[in-house]
Amino acid sequence: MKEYKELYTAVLEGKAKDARAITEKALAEGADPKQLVDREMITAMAEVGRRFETNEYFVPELLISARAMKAALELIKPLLVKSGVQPVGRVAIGTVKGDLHDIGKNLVAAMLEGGGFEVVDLGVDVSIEKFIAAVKEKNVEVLGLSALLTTTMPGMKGVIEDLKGQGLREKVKVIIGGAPVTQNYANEIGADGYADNASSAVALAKQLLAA
Ligand code: B12
Repeated sequence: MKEYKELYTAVLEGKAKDARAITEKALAEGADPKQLVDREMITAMAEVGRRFETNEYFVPELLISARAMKAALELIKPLLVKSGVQPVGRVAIGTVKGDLHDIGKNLVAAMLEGGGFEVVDLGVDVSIEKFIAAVKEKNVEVLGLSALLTTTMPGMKGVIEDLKGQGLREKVKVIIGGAPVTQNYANEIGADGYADNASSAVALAKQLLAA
């Protein structure tokens, strides 16, 4: 499998036009879209995070790298999403209150759609009330919560507690994820599952619905 290091570099340096053009060319050459995401783009964003931690990058660099990744993902998303298949289940997904990170959440949503789920995307900065309303009104079987900040993770616990408080906990499977989230945290707050990447999130949702 050919490598596309120039895609890694374009995302790392926040060059949206280049990232898009390289992705377009790679796809035309028959590159595997999932591999472009996993091997080039996600590793580039991890390096962006590392540079931010070591004060080589600041918020503007995070933003332009995120924009470059999004520009390339726009081309890939339709390839991850199959159409015309009978939905295997209904999922609502969102990033918790106070948190604006949505690249990972969008990737999980796209892969879930690709895996045959009907997906209700609640967006970012989603309040507990909005998550609960989705369970009540949209008849979802799986609720996906994403958090990228240690300060916003407690919002996940809040959603689960409110589901319990309103007698809705048995109605829905709660799955959680995001860079700081762990299986231990999922156990601690009583989530039904945790996955550390989009492919495992799809497998997890299917496994929970089959159980
Ligand atoms: C890009 C980025 C931003 C962008 C976000 C743009 C966007 N539209 O998303 C911007 C510039 C807005 C941003 C802002 C901030 N950020 Co920021 N950001 C990042 C960065 C570099 C990459 C995140 C990313 O997109 N990764 C790529 C995706 C594909 O990975 P992912 O999100 O982890 O998702 C995967 C899995 O986690 C999983 N997953 C994700 N969600 C879900 C959900 C479910 C249900 C499941 C099952 C799985 C799952 O599957 C995904 C696909 O594989 C990270 C560094 C890092 N290493 O994570 C910092 C990082 C998350 N940010 C950080 C910080 C501090 C901030 C700011 C506070 C900075 C500031 N001073 O203003 C603000 C907060 C803004 C806010 N209120 O949310 C810190 C958090 C530290 C902490 N411990 O809390 C990090 C870790 C950087 C660092 N190393 O310090 N950021």
